[in-house]
Amino acid sequence: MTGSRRRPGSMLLLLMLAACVQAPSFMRPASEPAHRIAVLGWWLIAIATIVFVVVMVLLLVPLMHRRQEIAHADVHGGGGERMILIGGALIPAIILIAVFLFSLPTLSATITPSSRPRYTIEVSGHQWWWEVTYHTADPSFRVTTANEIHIPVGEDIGVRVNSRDVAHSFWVPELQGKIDLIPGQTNTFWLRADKPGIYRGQCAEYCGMQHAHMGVVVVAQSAAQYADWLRGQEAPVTAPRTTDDSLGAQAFQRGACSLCHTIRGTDAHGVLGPDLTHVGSRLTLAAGMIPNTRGHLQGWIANAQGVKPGVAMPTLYLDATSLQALAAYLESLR
Ligand code: HEC
Ligand SMILES: [Cu+2]
Repeated sequence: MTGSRRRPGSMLLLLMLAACVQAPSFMRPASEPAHRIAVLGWWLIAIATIVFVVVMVLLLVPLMHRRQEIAHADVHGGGGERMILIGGALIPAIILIAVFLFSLPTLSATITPSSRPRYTIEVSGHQWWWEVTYHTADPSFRVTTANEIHIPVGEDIGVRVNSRDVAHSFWVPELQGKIDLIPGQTNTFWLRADKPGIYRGQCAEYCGMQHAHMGVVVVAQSAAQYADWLRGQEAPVTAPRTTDDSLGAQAFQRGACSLCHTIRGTDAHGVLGPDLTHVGSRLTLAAGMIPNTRGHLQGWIANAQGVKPGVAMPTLYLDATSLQALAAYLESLR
């Protein structure tokens, strides 16, 4: 039974994830900066609606009442040119400048946190996944994970972002605005969640074939749960407990897997793909694309190219025993 190996806590997280499957939206803000962005968003929608209605009325009313006159109107006479200048250039310019000035306070309020963040995490963009690094009390030791960011609720968290390949954009609409991940440059911003929950995010800058499958989840939990999680991630892997697990561990080291993936505490030090030290504890695989279950994990290892075409992980031809053992081993890495 694979189910019995899952701790009830992670089952609950999976259920919460299922409940959150509805698309993330800026209209359901769960933090102070997201709330400001939502208010601004509604204002912009209202202004755009008014402009649209006014333009439509100005278009339709004369069309209905003065069909004849319009057909013969001379735009150069009767102030037509002035109308075009005022209605087509001046008024739009005034509205656009006003909207720009109106959104500046939101920009400055969302760009800097209200308090100096105690924690700062690092997020690097890869085609097509997110590398997430946590600093620990020991400055020489960092915890690296992928596609899942845990934060304590009600606290401003500093985030430093960069990219290892092309430009990406990190966007979790319910928590914050977008931030660009640019190769060779570090941008900083911050995250905050005022309600516990699982918030979905998405790469918001076209970055290649699987851009749409570059998702991320932010898990906002109580300070105690967060500390627990981080302690779990800091721990090195435990030695394989079952024969299946040790077969899997051998297959991982022997095969190409260890060239691209790191499992801290083993000889696998690859950095091309996500760190798999605690991959069994994650909610999803392949950047939010598939749930982290035994079946999906096997499907991914057997044919990553079939699941996410173009991905940097090759389809390696494995016999059924190695495949099952690999999946069992990776699932045991919690
Ligand atoms: C050439 C490099 C490469 C090799 C070899 C490779 N992988 Fe990967 N792997 C990747 C990359 C890159 C990703 C991230 C793909 C994505 O999500 O876009 C990945 C993702 C994964 C994931 C999902 C991790 C997560 O958190 O989403 C698992 C599990 C995995 N690989 C297992 C394996 C196993 C097992 C092997 C050996 C049979 C293997 N990989 C071989 C590059 C590689
Ligand atoms: Cu991207």
